[in-house]
Amino acid sequence: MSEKIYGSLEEEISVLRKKRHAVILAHNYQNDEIQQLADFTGDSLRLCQEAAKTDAEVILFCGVHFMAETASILCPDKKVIVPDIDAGCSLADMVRPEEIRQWKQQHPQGVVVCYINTSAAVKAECDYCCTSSNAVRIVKVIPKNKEILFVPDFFLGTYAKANSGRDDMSLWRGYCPTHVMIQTSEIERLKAEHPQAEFIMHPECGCLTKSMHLADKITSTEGMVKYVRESPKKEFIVATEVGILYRLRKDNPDKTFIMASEHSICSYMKMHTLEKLALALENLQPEVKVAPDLAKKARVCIERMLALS
Ligand code: CIZ
Repeated sequence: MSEKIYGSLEEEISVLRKKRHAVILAHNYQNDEIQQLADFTGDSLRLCQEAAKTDAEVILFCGVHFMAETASILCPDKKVIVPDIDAGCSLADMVRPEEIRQWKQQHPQGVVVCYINTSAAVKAECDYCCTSSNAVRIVKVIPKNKEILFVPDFFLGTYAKANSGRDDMSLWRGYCPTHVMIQTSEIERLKAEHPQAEFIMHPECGCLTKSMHLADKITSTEGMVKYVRESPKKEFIVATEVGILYRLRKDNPDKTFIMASEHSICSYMKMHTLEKLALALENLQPEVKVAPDLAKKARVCIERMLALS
């Protein structure tokens, strides 16, 4: 029915966005049609920072649940809604707050660093937050006499450990199912076929230790966007979720991108559709709201990271 009134879903979303004073944020892994109409595209941290700067009253966050929670923590005065409340994150679900409390009891001197891919309840138990572009920097500032407990991504933790010179780091055994299936053998094959190409890699990749030496750059999605923009090279092999192609191609029409795996698709990220965006804006729900007490505790580790960035 709405399509009859508006002509298209894009038009409906555009009208509702104005009516609701909403800003639409799309993570770099979203479907192309969502990235196309978003006000901002980026990684989760950049999106929350952009949202905090706008005078929008409503944030429509097209990403996964922990990202919308981060927006609620950093933008407490705005209403945060999502197109599909079931868009979760397998990696974030691999650690629970009670497990962190138990781990801290076993390592009372430990400093807990959490990847941004964690729930607000987990962040509230942690000392520092990090993203995949600043994990090494964050780990390096922790005093040498303190043991580091890193959650939840084992591969990002391995990367931070290898590049910070910190041997006293204990790693949680979590992983991202979308990144864990990317294979070194495929990267080697693609590099042999495209000898001029640069290879850029996300540190969540399961083949990180075996492929690290092949990479020209290991970074977050936002780091990849920046690296490709600044590189004089014309061809890139990319190891992360396929949604990143939209941004890379849009920003660099003269460059070619080859995915290390065409099957690296996050089904949670792809749960959002234009129909669900329109419905969320119409009904101003489903809402993601982190309770003020929890948000206050969770904000501490995020603010420590921002102060170091
Ligand atoms: O922080 C993000 O957005 C994540 C989880 C990945 C990335 O590299 O953009």
